[in-house]
Amino acid sequence: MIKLWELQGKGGRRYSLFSWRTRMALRHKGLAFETQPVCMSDKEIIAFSGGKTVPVIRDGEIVVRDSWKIAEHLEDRYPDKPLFGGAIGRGVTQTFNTWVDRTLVGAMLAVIVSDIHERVDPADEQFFRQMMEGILKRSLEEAREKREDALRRLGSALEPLQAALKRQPYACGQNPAYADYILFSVFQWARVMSPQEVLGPESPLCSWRERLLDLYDGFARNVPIA
Ligand SMILES: N[C@@H](CCC(=O)N[C@@H](CS)C(=O)NCC(=O)O)C(=O)O
Repeated sequence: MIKLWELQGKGGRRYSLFSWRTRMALRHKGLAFETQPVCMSDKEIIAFSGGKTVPVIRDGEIVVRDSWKIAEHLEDRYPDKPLFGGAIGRGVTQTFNTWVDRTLVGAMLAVIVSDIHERVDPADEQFFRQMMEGILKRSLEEAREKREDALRRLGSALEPLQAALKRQPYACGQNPAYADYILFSVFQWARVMSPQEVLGPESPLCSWRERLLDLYDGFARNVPIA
């Protein structure tokens, strides 16, 4: 069985956004997997992967780190139920992956960072604070004060996706695939770690998120959340 290493916060919350991409991809492919929770500050436990971040998977003898490389591995090794839809789809999906990572992840982080900090494993609190204050160039307390501004910036960044999801039910068209899981991971991260609602109830993205939460017998819905 495939094994997935991912972060665990308080109350069993699985909050690694990149690991959510892998979780959804595994369910999409219908592959059974078990998970190994890790702390962000404990790099020893994932040293075998040659890196310092999760997700990591072990699939038989093969170890893969980095959510994008894992998606490619799964697509190449288990071609049924495609995640990308051919070479062009793979290329476009990688472009989307980069755009989400460079635009939306930071925009969401600015909104929810102080909520995440309250819910990480106590062993990670100091590590998390130091890392995030370095990235955001402000304290977690300042980030909390400025979150209304951050929420407005996030809303602007999401605008093109709202327009696209008025035209089709999924980022990938009529059915969900990996680009949907890339986008969904950002909202699932917020859902698991922050009590704030980041989407208006009438928005196309909100209905889309509900559809993603329903997939695979409510796989992503039925988890510990904030
Ligand atoms: N590009 C990587 C990013 C992975 C990543 O940043 N993972 C976070 C958790 S969501 C992590 O392990 N951070 C720990 C650290 O950077 O020390 C991927 O897609 O897998």
